[in-house]
Amino acid sequence: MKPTVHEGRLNASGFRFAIVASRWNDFITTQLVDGALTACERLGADEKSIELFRVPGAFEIPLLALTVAKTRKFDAVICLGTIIRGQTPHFEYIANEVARGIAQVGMETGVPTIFGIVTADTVDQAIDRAGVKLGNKGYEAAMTAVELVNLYKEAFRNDAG
Ligand code: INI
Repeated sequence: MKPTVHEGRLNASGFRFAIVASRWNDFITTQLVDGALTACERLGADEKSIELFRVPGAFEIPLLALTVAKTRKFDAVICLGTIIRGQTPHFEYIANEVARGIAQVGMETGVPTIFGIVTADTVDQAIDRAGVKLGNKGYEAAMTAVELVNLYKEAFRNDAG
């Protein structure tokens, strides 16, 4: 038996992307933004079709992402930030709300909204996920965005809504 398989291609040509990135732990988040831009470029996105929105901390990302998604100007929203555990429960409050908020943006608007947030116990762990030992979460987030945009276009092209 061979089912019809729907799987997004990795082609960013003609699509518009918004990147929403926070400034906290900027030396790491900048690497995530660079990784995302590299992925978009390698997959054929036009530089003019990408807009970068900066917010102070990761906690501010969901509302900005929601506002951006509601404009319907973008095919996907890529959220990038770095949250590092301190000695208080602050980390849990921020990380949980950011994850929940970003998921809610996608569910509420139907615009693919990607979770490219590094959550780490230490600075070293975060650095490893921003292009050192364990890949680059920004690059991966952009790849995910491109694949999803293609998947939705291809699989639901003729559907209303
Ligand atoms: N924001 C981050 O993006 N990363 C962090 O590690 C962080 N820590 O550790 O506190 C952080 N805090 C700021 C927060 O995101 C908000 O900007 C602030 O609470 C104002 O709403």
